[in-house]
Amino acid sequence: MTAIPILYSFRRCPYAIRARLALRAAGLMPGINLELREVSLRARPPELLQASAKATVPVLVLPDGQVLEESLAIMHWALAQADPEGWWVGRSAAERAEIEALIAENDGPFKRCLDRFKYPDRYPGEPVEPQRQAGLMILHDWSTRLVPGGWLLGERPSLADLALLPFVRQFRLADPEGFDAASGLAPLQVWLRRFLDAPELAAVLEQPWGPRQRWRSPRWLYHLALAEEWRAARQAGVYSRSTRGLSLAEVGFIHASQADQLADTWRRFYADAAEVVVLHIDPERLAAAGVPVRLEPAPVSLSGGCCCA
Ligand SMILES: N[C@@H](CCC(=O)N[C@@H](CS)C(=O)NCC(=O)O)C(=O)O
Repeated sequence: MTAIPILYSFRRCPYAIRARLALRAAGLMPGINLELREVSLRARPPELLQASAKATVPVLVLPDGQVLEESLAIMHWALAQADPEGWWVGRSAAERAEIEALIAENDGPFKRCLDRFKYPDRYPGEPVEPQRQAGLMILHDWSTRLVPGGWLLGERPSLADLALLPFVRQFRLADPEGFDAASGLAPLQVWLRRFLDAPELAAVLEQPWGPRQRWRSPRWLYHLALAEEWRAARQAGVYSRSTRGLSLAEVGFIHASQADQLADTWRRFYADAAEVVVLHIDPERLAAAGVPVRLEPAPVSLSGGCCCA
């Protein structure tokens, strides 16, 4: 099989959205000429950490081993493959400078306001309203640029529009009514609405670009647990189930599945459960803790292909 680029992504992340928009525009397609790995930011797979120590998403690993760990680098790589709408290719030096300045303003001051406005709990002691106002001032500025062409650089979309829109979408999501009712922002509201209704955005938020299911690392083991039992275990500080309906004490080990066995395990043993959580187990940490792992073929009546005592 020919090697294809691997994209580590997170469906809702604005940086990952803009990367996916550019990759899609360039003709890449998950499952065809791109492998898309949807990750959890709380449990980043070892493959991502190995490729990029900072492990933010998106990250694109190219077949020659080159790693692009910034969304903008991924957009530029994609547009160098193909840029059918001229978002970057063919732009003059002056236009490129404008695009870069807009993106710098977005990724710097605007993102700073957005974070504090959208996630005030993460910034205790920083009042929200001044951040919202500062964000709105930047948006007003961008709004004036949208007249009369409808795009930041005039009459057709550029890299700047696609790089900024996912963040403006987030700003709106923090307070949709407030955003839609804000005065003096009409051109920007129209610009955003057109993006929100566009098939391009819908495409990268849905399969195959925006899978809701995580990619499962072949380097991890997985254990399915009834959510209520897992919650109780977290409270108690100890988990003592082996598999559904059986305790560790009864069985002597904890059943686990490898990535490619998980779906089958779920179908056979947990499909009728109200709420199930997938726990991932790092075999390297088990080894470090002296916990043995035994891989064995899955017997017909049991849930997994491996177990840890
Ligand atoms: N400068 C990076 C920023 C990417 C970024 O911050 N992504 C967020 C998700 S939206 C992330 O991975 N956060 C996890 C972390 O910072 O640990 C880029 O443009 O790709």
